[in-house]
Amino acid sequence: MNNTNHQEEYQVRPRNVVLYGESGAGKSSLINLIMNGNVARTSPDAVACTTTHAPYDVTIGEQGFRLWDTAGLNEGSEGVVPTATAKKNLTAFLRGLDQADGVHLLIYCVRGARAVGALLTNYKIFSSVIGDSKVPIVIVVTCLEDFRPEMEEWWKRNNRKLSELGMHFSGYACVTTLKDDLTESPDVLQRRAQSYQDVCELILKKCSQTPHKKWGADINDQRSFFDVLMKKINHILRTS
Ligand SMILES: Nc1nc2c(ncn2[C@@H]2O[C@H](COP(=O)(O)OP(=O)(O)OP(=O)(O)O)[C@@H](O)[C@H]2O)c(=O)[nH]1
Ligand SMILES: [Mg+2]
Repeated sequence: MNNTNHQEEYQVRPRNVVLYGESGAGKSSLINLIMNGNVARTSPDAVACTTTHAPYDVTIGEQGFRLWDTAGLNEGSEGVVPTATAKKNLTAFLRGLDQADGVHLLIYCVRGARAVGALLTNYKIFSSVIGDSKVPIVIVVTCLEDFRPEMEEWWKRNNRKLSELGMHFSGYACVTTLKDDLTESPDVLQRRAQSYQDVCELILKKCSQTPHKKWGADINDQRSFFDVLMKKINHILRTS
């Protein structure tokens, strides 16, 4: 296949957008917001709702994206998806993407009410590896329907602290995904509509045009992303 064909193939194939974050952060709800429907199952339960990764194809601004819902990493040994299993599933999944189309964008999904310091563990697990590559990471903050004076204020109040803690993002969106059947408040409905716009714009603006497959490209021995990820996860587990 020549270069022109390669480029055409990339243009028609949806770009991979991987959502990650702790259980209950609102990953599946965010996918439902973007898909404008109830395609991904969500749950208010403390135990994990999404137990494995799943793809959702969507067109935004005439461009194709494949949103990947993933299982939360922090279920503990008692949950539906024990931590070790979730990690195994996740690494197998990333390894699969690594060998196929690669990853174009990572979305770190967090709840607005969560203390900023508590966001570090999951961030580290992913970004200590991904940070070596050029795949963009953005943050989407959920559950901000009551945040005053406006949702955006979350970022203004917290971005410095995130940065001080070593969490760096290429972009952000402050949202609510609260379903319209759960609220009649015009303000919340307006915030939800704004959230849809902001998240779509974020994906369009920040999603890489080309896939990132060579994770840690500046690592001399060119170890695979999978090997590096496993090493980092083990290190984080040992030191936390
Ligand atoms: N009020 C409010 N609730 C939300 C919002 N986003 C998610 N939720 C609720 O939070 C709960 C968890 O949301 P999910 O989308 O299932 O979270 P998840 O990250 O997919 O969780 P796992 O699949 O367990 O990893 C559900 O009850 C959602 O309805 C939001 O923006 N506002
Ligand atoms: Mg889910």
